Parts: sequence; C-alpha cells; structure tokens
Amino acid sequence: MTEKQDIGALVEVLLQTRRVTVSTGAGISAESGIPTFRGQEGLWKQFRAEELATPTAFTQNPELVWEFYDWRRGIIAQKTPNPGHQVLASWENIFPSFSLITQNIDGFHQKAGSKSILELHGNIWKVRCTEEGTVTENHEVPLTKIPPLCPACGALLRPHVVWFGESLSPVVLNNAFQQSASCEVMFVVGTSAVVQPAASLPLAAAERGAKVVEVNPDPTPLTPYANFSFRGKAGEILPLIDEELKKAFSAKKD
Ligand code: BJW
Repeated sequence: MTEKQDIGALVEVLLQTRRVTVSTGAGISAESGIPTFRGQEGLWKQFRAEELATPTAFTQNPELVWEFYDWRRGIIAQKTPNPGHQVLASWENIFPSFSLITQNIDGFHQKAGSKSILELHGNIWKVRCTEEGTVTENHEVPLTKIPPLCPACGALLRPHVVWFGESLSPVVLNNAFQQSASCEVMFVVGTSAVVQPAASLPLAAAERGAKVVEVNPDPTPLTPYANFSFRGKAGEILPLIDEELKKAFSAKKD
C-alpha cells in the first residue's frame, strides 16, 4: 500500500477536518447499474454525444434525443442508490460543514437521503419548456408522448440537463466553486475529470490548500494532484473509509 492509499492516514486528516466537499460523477452510480459515459461500457461508446447531448442535436431531432432520455429514465427508475451514495448522505451529519456537488442527473443522492446537493448538469426527472423556460418535475416512465409538449403553452419540452456547449447555472456553479475553494478536504468520486467546468473544481480546492482525495478504479487527469488516491469502486471504498472514520470518532469520544 502506498501512502496515497492509506485509509488510516486519511482518517487522521478527517479527524482534524471541519469543512468537507465531495464532487461525484457517473462512476458513483455505476454499481447501481447506471451506465457511465466514457470507458469500454460507456454510453459514448454506443452513441454519439453530438447527436444526443447538444442543443443542435435537439433542434434537429427532438424525437431521437427524447427517445435516448426516455430509455435512460427507464433504466434509472428500476435502480436504487448504492452504499457509496448512502455513506455520503450520512456524512452530512458528521462534518460541521459538508457540501455535495454532482455531475449526475439521476437523482440518486436525493434518494439516498442527501439533503443539499448542487446538481451541475441538471436532473433527468425535470423538464423545461423551450418557450417559457418553466421547469417542472416529470416522473412519467415511459413518456406517453415523445417529444413531450408543455401543458401550459403547447411548446416543446426539453430535458432539464446541461448539454455540451451550454452554460451551467451560474448560481449553482458559483456555489460549487465557493464550496470547493473553501473546504479543507475535497473528495472526487467516480468522474473521468475531463468535462469542464466540473473538472476545475478540485483544482480550485487544491490551489487553496485543500487535500484532494480521489476514489476511482482508474487514474484520471486529476490523479497527479490528489493527496490520496484510492483505486477501487466507490461502493466499496467509501464504506471502508466510513467504517474507519466512525471507529476513530467513537474512540476519540471514549
Ligand atoms: C467508477 C466506478 C465505480 C467507474 N466507482 N468510479 C472544446 C470544444 C468544445 C467544447 C469544449 C472544448 N473544451 C472544453 C469544452 C467544454 C465542454 C467540455 O468540457 N468538453 C470536454 C469533453 C472536452 N464543456 C461544456 O460544454 C460544458 N459547458 C461549458 O463549458 O459552457 C461554456 C462553454 C461552451 C462552449 C464551448 C466552451 C465553453 C457543459 C458540459 C455538459 C456535460 N453534459 C453531460 C451530459 C449531461 C446530461 C446527461 O447525462 O445526458 O454530462 S456529458 C457527460 O459527461 C455528463 C457527465 O456529467 C459528464 C462527466 O462525465 P463523468 O461523470 O466524469 O463520467 P465518465 O463516464 O466520463 O467517467 C466515469 C468515471 O467513473 C471513470 O473515470 C471511471 O473509471 C469511474 N468509475 N466505475 C468509482 N464503481
């Protein structure tokens, strides 16, 4: 075991830590059975992102884009959060200041019990009117009409997600940068760390002196900047860290 994979050493750091920020990506939901985007089994190996996850693709073929999202809603609806999501939900009650940022749109952090989540790329269970901009929840699986239309004005609805070339919500993004720049420890879990601006968040944390902890079976462009780098699945590594952390907390109280 290298020093970067030493759970005991990380727990020593966490015992002295008040402000923790966690940033998650598709990998945290992989063990729940939700496909990731990149890598051998990733969605972008089967489908072309340019045809499904850009505003131009939606303008040219809203039916195709909605079929893709309807299919993914069907998968997500049948799956549940895993121990990785559950550990992060419990950490809200452990650290005096804890924030959770996710690139995921599956809503699994909410389902696992996390209360405060910054969703950088939106949420697959929300739809937005292309005319009025109104955002509403929609949990219909499968959708009865593709593409769905706004019940108020009849215009096309779109998934309330962020596609390539689109800006993230400035409020959510500013908040995410603030939480990253002000934490003492930042966990980065299950992201290939290639999509901007999400990939810059841990760098903002590191620049301000935070310790960066990566949890991922594979190395990423962030790995060289990580103080701790756990090569494994989130659903296994996070519960291991959590177990040691809770043991250390109760030993400290005795
Ligand atoms: C496990 C695991 C287990 C597996 N446990 N881990 C050049 C040209 C044009 C644009 C750009 C450019 N350079 C940069 C840009 C901007 C672009 C970008 O970053 N592109 C890069 C790909 C190059 N970004 C944007 O366009 C963003 N907007 C923006 O920047 O606005 C300003 C701007 C506009 C135009 C030009 C320039 C600037 C918006 C990005 C929106 C991303 N949208 C998507 C789809 C969301 C909706 C949906 O889900 O359908 O978001 S794409 C997809 O990638 C999705 C994800 O949130 C995002 C990140 O993926 P993530 O989560 O990292 O997943 P994977 O699959 O990549 O990685 C999974 C990881 O898990 C792997 O590392 C595994 O090893 C690991 N893993 N099992 C733990 N059990």
